[in-house]
Amino acid sequence: MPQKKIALINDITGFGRCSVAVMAPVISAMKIQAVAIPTAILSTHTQFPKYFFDDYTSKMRDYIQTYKDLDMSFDAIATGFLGSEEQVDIVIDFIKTFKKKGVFTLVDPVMGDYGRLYQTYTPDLCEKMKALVHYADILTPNLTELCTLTDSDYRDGNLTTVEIENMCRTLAEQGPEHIVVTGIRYSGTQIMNYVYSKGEEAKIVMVDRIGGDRSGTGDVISAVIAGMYLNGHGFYDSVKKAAEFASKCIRYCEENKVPMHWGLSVEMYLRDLIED
Ligand code: PXL
Repeated sequence: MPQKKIALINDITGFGRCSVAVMAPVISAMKIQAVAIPTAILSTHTQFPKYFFDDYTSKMRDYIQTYKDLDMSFDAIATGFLGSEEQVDIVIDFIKTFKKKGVFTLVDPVMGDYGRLYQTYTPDLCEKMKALVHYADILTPNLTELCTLTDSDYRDGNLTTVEIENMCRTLAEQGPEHIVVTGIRYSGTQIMNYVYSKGEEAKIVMVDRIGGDRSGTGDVISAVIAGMYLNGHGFYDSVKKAAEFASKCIRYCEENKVPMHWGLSVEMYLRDLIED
């Protein structure tokens, strides 16, 4: 069987193991080819006190045009950090062109954390992000993003599962078949991932909470989910594998005192992702 390809529409950040820098190796370990389509180029991610940020919007159309001219095809499309409103239109156009039959789109609506939006996220960009939800087959918001996308109050992260379920249903009605709400603090010691698939009872993937929240965790989780799902696994199993893999990497980071903003040390466990 020919190797599969995922188009990663995301930023390229040199230091901090987020976006393409961490997703490409994870996807490669799963024997899938990762094709980067940059949305921005940063020296470090935006959680560092200082970073170089070069918005790539004006170059993206020409970049993508070559793939159109070459009649290239992808088996999946995964979108992440988007730096401008125009970029969302470019991404939607990309999906309309390349999402042929059998191709799935994973949208990670990277917008914020802990009830706050990232510095680069304007209210207009958030509004635009809502349009992208309509093109997703799989959506991987955290609680902050779930609330933002549904105009709900974050209430310090204290939401009931019934409220989360209702928000997922609202978003699923707009398009996505599968939604996982990642990284929900459940108790002092556990993290809940809420797995919602249309027409099925919601399931939960619980992992131990180890230390604090590390940047780039969401990117690792969406990469594993995209790779597992493309390799033919069910959505719940994909989420389970992703949460367990991220958890193992986080444990390593804690034990080895890796600074919180350096991302997850995925390099240590990439072999866990290799399947025969
Ligand atoms: O991990 C999410 C992410 C992706 N890309 C950039 C970021 C962040 C989170 O801070 O800054 C550039």
